[in-house]
Amino acid sequence: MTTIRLTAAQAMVKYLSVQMTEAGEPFLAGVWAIFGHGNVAGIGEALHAEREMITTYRGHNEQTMCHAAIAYAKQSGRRRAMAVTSSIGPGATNMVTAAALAHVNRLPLLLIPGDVFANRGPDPVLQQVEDFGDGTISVNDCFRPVTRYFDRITRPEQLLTALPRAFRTMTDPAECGPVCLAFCQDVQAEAYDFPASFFEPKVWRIRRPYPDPVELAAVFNLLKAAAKPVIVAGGGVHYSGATDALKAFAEKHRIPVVESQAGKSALAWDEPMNLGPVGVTGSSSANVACAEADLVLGVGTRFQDFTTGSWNLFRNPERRLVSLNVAAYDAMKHGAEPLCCDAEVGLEMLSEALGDLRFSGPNSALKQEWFAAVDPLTAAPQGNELPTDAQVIGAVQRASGDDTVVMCAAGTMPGELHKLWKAPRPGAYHMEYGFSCMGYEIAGAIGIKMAEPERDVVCMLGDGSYMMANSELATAVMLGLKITLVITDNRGFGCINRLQMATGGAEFNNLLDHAEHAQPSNIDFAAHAASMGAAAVHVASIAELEAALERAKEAAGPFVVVIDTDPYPSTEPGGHWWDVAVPEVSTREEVLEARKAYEGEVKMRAGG
Ligand SMILES: Cc1ncc(C[n+]2csc(CCOP(=O)(O)OP(=O)(O)O)c2C)c(N)n1
Ligand SMILES: [Mg+2]
Repeated sequence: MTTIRLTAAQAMVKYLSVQMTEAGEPFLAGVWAIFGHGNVAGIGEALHAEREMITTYRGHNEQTMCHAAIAYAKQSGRRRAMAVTSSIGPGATNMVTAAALAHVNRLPLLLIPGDVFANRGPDPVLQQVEDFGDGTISVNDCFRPVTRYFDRITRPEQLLTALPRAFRTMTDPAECGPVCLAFCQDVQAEAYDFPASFFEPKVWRIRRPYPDPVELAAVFNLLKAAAKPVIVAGGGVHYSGATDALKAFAEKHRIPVVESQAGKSALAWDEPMNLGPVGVTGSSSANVACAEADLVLGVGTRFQDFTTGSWNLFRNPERRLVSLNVAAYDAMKHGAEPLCCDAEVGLEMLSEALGDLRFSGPNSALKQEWFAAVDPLTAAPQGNELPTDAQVIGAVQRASGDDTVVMCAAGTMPGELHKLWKAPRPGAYHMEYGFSCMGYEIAGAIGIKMAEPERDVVCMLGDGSYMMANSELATAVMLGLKITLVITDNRGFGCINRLQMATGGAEFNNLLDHAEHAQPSNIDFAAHAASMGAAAVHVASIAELEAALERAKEAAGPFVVVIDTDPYPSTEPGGHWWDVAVPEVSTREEVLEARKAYEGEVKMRAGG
């Protein structure tokens, strides 16, 4: 057997660089790295040696480097991914939140934190936590519940099994998620005679599981017996590349489609079959269609509580639930009739079985009513009151084209964008709403731009999300990435303030003016962004915003527009119930009233 003598870190990097997609590209588009003790000497040296084969990117925070990697994978439809390596201790734990984000969103991410010495020579090494009762514990054990595959590399030859398992997990459509290879720092530097065959290029084909014939027949029978079916399109439609199949299926059988946050843009907004966004952040058109439906066919959806209006949305007592999902876990949720398979294959086979069966199609009056209600909200304001987020969305929409990808994760904007953004094509809407993680936005925009350099990426984020994680803006400047940031500054956590009020709470600790302070907070976001090298401007009106967005088109690198917005209004129509538990006992009358309303909704869900 031909062998190559390499350190374990060198072997890992060499292996990473030759794992390929079916399209002939490396599966890993790069490695994000912040070095420290635990990865600089071993992995750092190895990445340098292979820098022609695989690019290393330096970020400013491990969590946000992961966000960039995750957004890259999401925008690539899970066909490609990135790795992130950190030092041991705080560098590693900084990635735990991001691991959870990738886990919730079922997105591939390769995490390679350094780990303590396997030989325990220098115990306790700098940054090592000490478990009094378990010598095998390190901080990296925090990754176990938030990864789909976890391994600790304590001997070089373990890579021979661990690395293929890592790629198997990231390219398995049903189990896809983050992987953690915690790499003991002494082992990284240890040499071993690896078989040369281990470093031959390998293609990772993403399989398309076919449906079980019995399941297919059961779903066929349910659909045949239905009168008013509706399709809930989730993120799995995008991950499967099933947007064309969905459009063909919906059109042929005349079944309306509604879209979750992850599913949005599966069909263009103006497709007749698309009744719009569903759930808590959904439209009246989609939500009414779901409430009336006697069969809900989920395609690639986790049926998360926002999507289902905390399970209050599909309330027709005759309603049957079908879940077409590549993961059996999702296909079996809430008593659904499962159709466990790939979305594209499943839709095509179901269509073939249904033959010419056609339903009555969408009630297009619902859609007209919806747009009649919300279109005026996105128009430029007449007076000089503080703009709303809806008006900001209107301005961004008017300045955008078919190539625009609008993205966001947390705050007021996700709900407003889900309702109001008119996505012209699949992939034009990138929302991280599985974890809805503040701080995903700027780094996420970087990942999207790296995945699709030819697209115009517009990142919409609130002042709160900007303050939580903005440092990768400097990375975007360094990498010359042309992304546009629209920061809506409403002086605090506007959406949570509204949620607090809606649950009867006093306005407290959300808006900056309602937080404990000796000085009122006054942050100059444009100056802050400019200090990192971005072109940045504060605008005083929607008209100025539109002019700035025109200028953004000419920018070479990141362009930041800051606009002050009103923290109180949000788009009401279509809003569906969300289960947020209200206190049973309180001295506040408003809380007691909110509790009464809450109990009513809970009763309704229970069919009472
Ligand atoms: C990491 C993280 N922490 C806390 C939250 C809870 N949360 C959701 S939105 C939000 C406030 C967002 O404020 P901002 O970005 O200014 O948006 P706004 O609602 O004001 O438009 C908070 C605290 C979260 N989603 N993510
Ligand atoms: Mg805010």
